[in-house]
Amino acid sequence: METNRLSKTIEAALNAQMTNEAHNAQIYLAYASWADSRGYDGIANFLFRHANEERNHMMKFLEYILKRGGKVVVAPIPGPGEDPVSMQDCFEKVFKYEVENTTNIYEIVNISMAEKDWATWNFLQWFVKEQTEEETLALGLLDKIKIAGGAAAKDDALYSLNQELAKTPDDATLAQDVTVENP
Ligand code: OFO
Repeated sequence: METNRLSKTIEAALNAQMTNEAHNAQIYLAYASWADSRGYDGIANFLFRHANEERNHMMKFLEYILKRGGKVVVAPIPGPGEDPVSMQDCFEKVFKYEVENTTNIYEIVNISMAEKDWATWNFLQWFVKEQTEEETLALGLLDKIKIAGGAAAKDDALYSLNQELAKTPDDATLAQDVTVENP
């Protein structure tokens, strides 16, 4: 008896998205390390926490595939690419990757609609909302960097942003509080 409730196409798309989320986590990890090595510990901690959020997203996809009787394929994660060249470049890249991820999510929404797989469609609505929030967050940070002087932002302006981001709450656990039991 067939117990897999996902079509082959949806199963492949969800597995690919699992890897996309893991890829985004790698990008945030790399950028956080880059920011920390330049002394921006608040910005780094914000990016570390966000890396953790992306990993949680990866787990949401993995758990959903299993819940629907599908087969999880854990694939190699592509590298994060080059380090940013400035704080503006860092947040421009963050915004670009978030928009790309939104496009990827929309594509699976389209497939689920075409297949009338309403369970998957419903599951994806959480991600549609999440991506809107993440794009807004990234855009807001980019605006702040532009106001601070863009690529030529002075240290004191970046220092204020660094202090602000050290305190910005989000859904993820603080990097220093992460454990295996509480990712
Ligand atoms: Fe997974 O939320 Fe951003 O990309």
